[in-house]
Amino acid sequence: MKLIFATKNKNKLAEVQDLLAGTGIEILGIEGEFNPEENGETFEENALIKAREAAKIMNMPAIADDSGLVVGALGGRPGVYSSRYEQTDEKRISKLLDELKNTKAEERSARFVCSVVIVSEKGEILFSTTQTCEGQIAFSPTGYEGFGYDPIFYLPEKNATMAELTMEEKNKLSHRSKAFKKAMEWLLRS
Ligand code: ITT
Repeated sequence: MKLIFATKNKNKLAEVQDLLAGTGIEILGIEGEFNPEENGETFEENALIKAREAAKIMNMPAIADDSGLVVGALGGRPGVYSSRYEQTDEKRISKLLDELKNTKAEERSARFVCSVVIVSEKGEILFSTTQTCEGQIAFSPTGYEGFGYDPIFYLPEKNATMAELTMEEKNKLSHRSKAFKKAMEWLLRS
């Protein structure tokens, strides 16, 4: 079973390939020009835009995720704008910490959200799910694993940030792993 994974984010591809290893489901990275306009209002809409664009280019069924960080004290921002919030991971993290500099520990709750959509080669929606991972925004970055906002996403039950977890540990609890596991169950059933 082969699917195109509609992403330019190599970290996402690595996480998902690790997650699906041994299942018989093969996720291929997208080749060549891939610049979908992510102008949806929800994670699900953006995942669908990416999946449809990839299916069209490659003429194959495609899977896409759209994900981001939803911060309670910021009314849900950066949300669907998580990757456009700033230019680099470093700048995104320092801007977010700056926005929260007067926010107390008990008001720093946040969640990672991930929508996964699978489309046929014609772009019809076959499967869709949205999953979350709850945590808090730390006061400073810690850890070097993962990507994006992982160094400031603190998981109380692990007493660690997401960037202090190995990929295997992250894949047991992350928003993306939960969503891809649901997709995998669906793929294996159909
Ligand atoms: P594609 O659109 O090509 O898949 P992207 O990185 O732009 O790659 P998104 O549009 O889904 O992906 O944006 C998600 C952003 O949210 C991402 O760039 C990170 O900044 C953040 N993010 C998502 N999942 C994350 C995770 O597991 N850990 C840390 N940050 C994450």
